[in-house]
Amino acid sequence: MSKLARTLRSALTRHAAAALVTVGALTAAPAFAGAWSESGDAGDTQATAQWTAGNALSLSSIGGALSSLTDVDLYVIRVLNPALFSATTVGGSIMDTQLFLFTLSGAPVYMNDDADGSTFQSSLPAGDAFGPASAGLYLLGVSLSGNDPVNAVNDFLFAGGLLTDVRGPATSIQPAVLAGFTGGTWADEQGEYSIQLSGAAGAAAAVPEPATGLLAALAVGLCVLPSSRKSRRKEASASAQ
Ligand SMILES: [Ca+2]
Ligand SMILES: [Ca+2]
Ligand SMILES: [Ca+2]
Repeated sequence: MSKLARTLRSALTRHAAAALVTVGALTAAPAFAGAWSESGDAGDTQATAQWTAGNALSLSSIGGALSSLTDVDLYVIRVLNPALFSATTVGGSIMDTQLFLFTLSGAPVYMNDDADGSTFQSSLPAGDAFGPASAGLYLLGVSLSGNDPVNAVNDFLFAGGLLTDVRGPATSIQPAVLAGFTGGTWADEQGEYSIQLSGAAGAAAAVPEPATGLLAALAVGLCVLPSSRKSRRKEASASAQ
């Protein structure tokens, strides 16, 4: 993560807290639309998945990196609107990605390897028959193509199919819950990804009532602006030295 990104996140965290004091009892959590950046390395198990935070109204994207051939990143997200939920790395990476959605406990929901025959990047489309049926917390995962999720006895969690298929859960496996990844891939690459999202929000922030959410967003905005300017001045000053 860049120094500027760290500085801005630190400022956002500090001033989101200040905004809460300002808003007082009207709201319980910071609330602003935005992006989540992988902090360190997101884990590859239910217990070590990274909770996206601070985006109670909308989470528009998740940025991170697959820093080894076997790196898998799982994020806890909140599906706000199951009919509108989508996730894609198309246009957000040059790697041969796969995307997975699991329930919070690790049961498979749906996955995709290649969005279509013209790309190696992946899409979990909105309105798909395999898509999430209800709002709530889910695990969103990204790995290199071929590094597939399995259960405790190494059964594939998702049904087989074409690389371009949107695939639902495998049938007749027990237990149908994530225990690890195969660790194999034919994609000899590492690098950054950006997952664009719709119908989703940060997981760790409480979803506010619309009126209190607006108040919190306004308070955060009013507090963050001066700090952002200060951060930019610091950056400019540092780079001038
Ligand atoms: Ca990672
Ligand atoms: Ca990881
Ligand atoms: Ca792919």
